[in-house]
Amino acid sequence: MKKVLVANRGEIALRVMRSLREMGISSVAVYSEADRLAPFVQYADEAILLGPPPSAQSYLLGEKIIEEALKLGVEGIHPGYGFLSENADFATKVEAAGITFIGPSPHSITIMGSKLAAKAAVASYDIPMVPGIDRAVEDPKEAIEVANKIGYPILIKASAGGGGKGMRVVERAEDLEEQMKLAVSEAESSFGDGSVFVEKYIGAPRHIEIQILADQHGNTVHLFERECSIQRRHQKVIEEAPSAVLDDKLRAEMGQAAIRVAESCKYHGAGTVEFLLDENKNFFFLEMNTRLQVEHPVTEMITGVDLVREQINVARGEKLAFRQEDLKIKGHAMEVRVYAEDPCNNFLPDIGKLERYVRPQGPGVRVDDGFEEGMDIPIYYDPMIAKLVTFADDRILAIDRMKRAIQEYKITGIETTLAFAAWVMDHPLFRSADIDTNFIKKHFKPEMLQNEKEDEIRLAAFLSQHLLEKKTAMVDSASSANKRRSNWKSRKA
Ligand code: MV4
Repeated sequence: MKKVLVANRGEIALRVMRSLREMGISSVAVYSEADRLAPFVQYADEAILLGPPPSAQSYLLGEKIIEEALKLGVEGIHPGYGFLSENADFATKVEAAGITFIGPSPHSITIMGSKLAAKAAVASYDIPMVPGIDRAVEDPKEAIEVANKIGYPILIKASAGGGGKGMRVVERAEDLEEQMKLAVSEAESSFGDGSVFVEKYIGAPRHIEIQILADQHGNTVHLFERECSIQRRHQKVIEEAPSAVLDDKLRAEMGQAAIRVAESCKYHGAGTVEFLLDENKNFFFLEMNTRLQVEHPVTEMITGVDLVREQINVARGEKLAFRQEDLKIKGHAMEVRVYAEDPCNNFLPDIGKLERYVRPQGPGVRVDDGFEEGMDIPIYYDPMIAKLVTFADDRILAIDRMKRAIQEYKITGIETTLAFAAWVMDHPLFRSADIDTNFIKKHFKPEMLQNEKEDEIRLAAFLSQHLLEKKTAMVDSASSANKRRSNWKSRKA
C-alpha cells in the first residue's frame, strides 16, 4: 500500500497521517472550505477540497471521496472516527471500487450497528449480558411482564440507539407504557428504527471498554481496558488506562469476553467492546464500536502499540505480529479531552479564535490536536480542540503530571474545559478512583471552578509581577551599564 486517503479532519486525520508517514505511505487529505488552513491539510502529501463546511456537503460525501481516491491512485481509505467510519454502505462502496477499507468488514459494522443484532450474534459466545429481553418489544404488556421478572428500575433502549438517545429509565409499572411510547417515537425520529428492548437498569456503573485487534487470519488479541466513567451527558471527558478497579483475573476475563464478541461477528481490524461494571464488579456487554476510538492514545501509551499502524497492517492482509502473551501493561495513562466549551455556562460550545495557543511539553506528555495559534474553531464540527494525554509509572503520578500539563497549557480567545479537568484531577474521589458514570452529575457545580480559576489568576498575577520585577531589574542594570559605558566613553574622549 503506497497511498492512503484519510476521510476525516482535525486531530484524528493528522494522527493517522503521522503513522502513514512513518510507514513510508503517502497521504491524501480531503477537506472542507472551513478547513483550508488546518494542519492536517498542510501535513498531507496531497489534498482535495470536497466542498462547503457542512459535513453533508463535505466529509459525508462518500461517493465523491471514492471518486477522488480513484483519480489519485489511492489504495486504502482510513475513515478515522465519526463521519463515514461506521457506515457499512460506504465500506462496501470503497471495496467495490477496488480500494481497501482500513477497518472491519461491512458485515461486522452492520451487526454491531444494531444492539439487537449484536445480542443475537453473541448469544452463543458465553458473554455476560444485563438481564432483560434480547428482541424488540412492541406491546407494553409484554414489557411489564419482563420488568416484573427482572425487577425495577428498568431501562428501555433503542436498538439503533447511541449516545443515550431513545433511553428511558422506568421506576414503576404504572409509568412503563408512557415511557415506552416516548422511547419508540424518539428512536423512530432519531434513527428511523423504532425497535426498543428492555434491560435491568444498572444505577451506578463504571464504563469499561476493551481494545481489541484482529487480523484476517483468525487471530484476535485484546489490548486491555480503558476506564471511561467520567463523562457528561454521554460525552466522554476523561479516559484512562488501565482501570484502577480491575485485577489481573477480571482483566483477563473481560479481555477474553471481548475477544469472543469480536469473533462472533468475524471481526478484523481495531475495535472496542464496551462493558458496564456494577458495584459488585459484575460486568455486562453493552455494545461494540467498529472503529478507532477518540481515546485510543491511552492504550497506545500503556502497551507501546501504534494502533493505526496495526490497523493498516491487518487491512493489507498481514498477520498480527504479536500474540496475547506478548502484550503487557506498562505504567498508567490519563487523557483529558479539551473542548471549546464553557464549563461555567452549562458546557455551552464557545467559538472564536485561538488568540494564544501554547501546548504543554516535557516528560510523559502527548498532545493530539488539530489547530494552531491564530486559527478559528469552526462551528460546523465537534468542539474538541485537543486530547491531552499524560503517561507515568502509576495513576497518581499520571494525575499530578496532568495537573502540571494543564497549568502549562495556555489557551486564550475561547473558553475551554481545561479548568474543569483540573478540578477533576484534584477531586479526592477521582484521586481514589471512586468513580462511576454519575460522577459529574453528582459532584460538579460550576461555582467549584472558582478555585481553579483563582489559581490561574493568582499564577498570572504572580508571573506578571515577576516579569515586571525582572524587567525593572534589567532596565536598572542596562541603565547602569549605559552609565558605565558613557563614563568609559567620556574618559576615552
Ligand atoms: C445502561 C446503563 C445502565 N443499565 N444499560 C448509555 C449509552 C449506551 N451506550 C448505554 N448506556 C447505558 N446503558 C443498563 N442496563 C447505563 C448507561 C449509561 C452509560 C453507559 C456508559 C457510559 C456512560 C453512561 C451514562 C449514563 C448511562
